[in-house]
Amino acid sequence: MNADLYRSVDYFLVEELYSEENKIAAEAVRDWVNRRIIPNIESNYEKAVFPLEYVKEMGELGIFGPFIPPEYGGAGMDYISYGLMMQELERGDSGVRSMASVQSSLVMYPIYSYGSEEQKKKYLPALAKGDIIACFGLTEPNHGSDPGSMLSKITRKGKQYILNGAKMWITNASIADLAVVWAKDEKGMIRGILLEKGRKGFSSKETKGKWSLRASITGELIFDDVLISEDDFLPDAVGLKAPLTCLNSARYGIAWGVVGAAMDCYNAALHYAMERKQFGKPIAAFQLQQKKLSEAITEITKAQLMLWRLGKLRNENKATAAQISMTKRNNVAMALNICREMRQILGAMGITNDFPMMRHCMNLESVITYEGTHDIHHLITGADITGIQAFD
Ligand code: TGC
Ligand code: FAD
Repeated sequence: MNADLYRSVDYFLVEELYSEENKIAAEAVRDWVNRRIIPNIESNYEKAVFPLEYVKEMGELGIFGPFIPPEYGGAGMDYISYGLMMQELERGDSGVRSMASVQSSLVMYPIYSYGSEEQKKKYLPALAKGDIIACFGLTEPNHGSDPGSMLSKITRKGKQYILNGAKMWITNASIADLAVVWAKDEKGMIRGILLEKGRKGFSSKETKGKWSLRASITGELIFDDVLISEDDFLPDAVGLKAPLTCLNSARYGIAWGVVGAAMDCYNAALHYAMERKQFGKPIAAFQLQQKKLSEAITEITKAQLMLWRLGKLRNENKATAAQISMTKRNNVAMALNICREMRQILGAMGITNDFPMMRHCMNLESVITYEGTHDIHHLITGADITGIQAFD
């Protein structure tokens, strides 16, 4: 759909709550998405391509690690700016937002939080500029929802260590220059490791045949007797809590991002409904179609208000993991439902790539699975409100 037809959805004037900096950050990304993503996404999606030239452009816009302080190359922005940037990106495509989520929340965040000063200086400015691309390897072929049972292991060899294992479903895997990898040491303690591409025994393989997130690269990471040194460890990343804390940052960004996909579908359906005539009048005049549009804008508005509060809490360092989890779950399910309903408003036209609904729907099937499945997020809320863990 023509990017000029897009209007952001703001029924409750939430934009009035945003700071000037928030609005400038969102507008810059919106403009870039209109110019670079929207005109090319359907073709890139069909070809399953993520154009690498986007990475430097995204770096120039400050999309990577906007919450990282300027001394390490970040923009030093607040979490509402970060959320709005993710929302604008995901209006374009969830895969492009995924690339940015991983670089910012799953790589820059752990290096900033758990890395040595040397690691921060070496990697953060390069990641912020988009000079290098990175990935985050937690999930394994046999351990997805239960990362604590991972098998990747580090064994001591003199003054060095050997890493063996494999990671699966890793965003950016085969295009990454750097990987943040999680593995267990000989005491069974989870450790975070920084691995540059090209290390002997470290390889990756792209996963083909995805019907979802086609404009995002996904793959495996394979570690076959990879020699690592003490300097490769993130010194303060010890225990399962370390990677799970990174997930909070990424889940937060996703909670904002998916609202962009929902807005894009709502907007496209509203336009279509006003123009398409059946039985002598626009289909927007039929009560059943109005109900679908009314429900969509209501749910988007509720999500925006939830995000505003969550953003404020995150800025004050008071957002809990369970609050972020609830917002991720609610907003992804809401967005997926809206994409499906809005597609129906278009009838047969809704299944074509002249409109964004099918692509957003297919993408959101991944988003409802990664960063904790919808079910797992229900269990996180359940554990938080009852004090009883249902996982074990
Ligand atoms: P459990 O015993 O509950 O927790 C172990 C320790 O971690 C603490 N913790 C957290 N800390 C910070 N943030 C969180 N969200 C945390 N959740 C738990 C917890 O307090 C405990 O601390 P301590 O001090 O007692 O040691 O662990 P469990 O093994 O029972 O598992 C809990 C569970 C299921 C909630 C967790 O493992 C989980 O969230 N599973 C889902 C896995 C997941 O989300 N994987 C995501 C992989 S990355 C990805 O998908 C990237 S997609 C990127 C893209 O393309 O955008
Ligand atoms: P499983 O854990 O096998 O779950 C299968 C089903 O069982 C789900 O419905 C789940 O809800 C349910 N289930 C599991 N446990 C329970 C329980 N206790 N109670 C009730 N139901 C349960 N991972 C990374 O580390 N880095 C990445 O960059 C990354 N990118 C990804 C990109 C894409 C496109 C996708 C699809 C995934 C990505 N992932 C990544 C992996 C993702 O985080 C996992 O797919 C996700 O955590 C779920 O794990 P699983 O697929 O192994 O499903």
